[in-house]
Amino acid sequence: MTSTSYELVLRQGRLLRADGTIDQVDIAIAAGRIVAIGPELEPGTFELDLEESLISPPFVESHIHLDSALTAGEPRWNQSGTLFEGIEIWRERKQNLSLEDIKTRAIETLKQQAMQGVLYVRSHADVSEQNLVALKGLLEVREAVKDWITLQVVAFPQDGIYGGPKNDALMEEALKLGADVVGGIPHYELTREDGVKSVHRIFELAQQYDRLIDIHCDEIDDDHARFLEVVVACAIRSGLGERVTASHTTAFGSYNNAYANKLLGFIRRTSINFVVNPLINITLQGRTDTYPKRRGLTRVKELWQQGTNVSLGHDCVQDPWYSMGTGNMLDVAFMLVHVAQMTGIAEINACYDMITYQGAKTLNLASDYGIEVGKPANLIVLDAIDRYDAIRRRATVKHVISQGQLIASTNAPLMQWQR
Ligand code: 17E
Ligand code: FE2
Repeated sequence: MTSTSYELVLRQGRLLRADGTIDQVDIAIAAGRIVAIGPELEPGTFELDLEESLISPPFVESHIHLDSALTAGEPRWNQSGTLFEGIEIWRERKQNLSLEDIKTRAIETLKQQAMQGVLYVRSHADVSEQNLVALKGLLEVREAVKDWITLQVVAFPQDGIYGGPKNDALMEEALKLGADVVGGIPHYELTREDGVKSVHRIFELAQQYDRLIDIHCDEIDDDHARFLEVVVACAIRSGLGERVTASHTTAFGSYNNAYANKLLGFIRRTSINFVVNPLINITLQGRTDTYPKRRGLTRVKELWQQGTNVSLGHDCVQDPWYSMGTGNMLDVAFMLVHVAQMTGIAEINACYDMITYQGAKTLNLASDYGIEVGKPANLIVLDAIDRYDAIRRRATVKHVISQGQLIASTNAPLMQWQR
């Protein structure tokens, strides 16, 4: 290979490999792909000195609602802080959605995320709204951003598949229009029976339209919310396994141990993914408790210990459910370390994997993800020593390379000691 065939050579980075080891390397990129990784590569047309910074695969945002992002306070603020007041506020806000409104806020949020190293995103789009504006808007966004970020869109029936007479048909229409993933919300269906029926319907639609599944499941402190067992049973029987995701599952943190241990065993019989949103669920849940107050989190440590795939999301960035958020996945991992007590060094490293490799697994990205010769040149460069350091300091992402192009760069802030 002649030297000029490398378009871009990254010099002297420290490459974080999938097994957690780190090697100092150069990386060469051409035609949007990684073409060589080695100690001292030939010159390229462009060169970037990484100064021994950490090279990581991009962050994966496993769960966000881009349709509601950046609407906090519209038309009013969530005073109770509950999921249910959030749903009511959103119901008001969604009466006057336009494609332009959705697209502007979604693209702004995705840019914020991409500048902080996120290059893969799964967004829910509320499809329990007459004109499917949120869904159509996000499908247009998926196309508009595809040169720099990969977006998956979930058809999410916020008001329940059976909560209104048209919602089932709207779900199916959303799949015909091209939603990537079938969503659901069984704990918010009018009855337990409707909740069970909705899970069966979701699996039926996923098989009929050949789509992935991602269900908002048991996002409540009610220890009787037990739709996860229905999802697990459907996953075992259908064999859909890794194509299925249970999001939130916060009630799992309230189940008695006898039931929870049985359920963990059933989960081991399939390979479904769990998505955890610790920033928002630590604020939404426990609102009906006095003291002690529950943490509103699923059994992250036990799931991780038994090898079940767990990945992380923001859920919200400045919307009726959560007014904070900057789109930085290291904030999400940092919160999880605390709330799930993932404080051992292997546990902290696992939290980093939950925003990288394990997110890729949830999104079923598999063969395209990771830093290896032949794969798309999607990678980020962090001002960090290793995974632990990246989470502890919520390290600056210095460079973002998407499909071989440098799409964002910054310097890490440098404070000078003056005495
Ligand atoms: N809708 C829902 O049902 N649950 C959530 N956490 C959000 C929207 C953000
Ligand atoms: Fe959500």
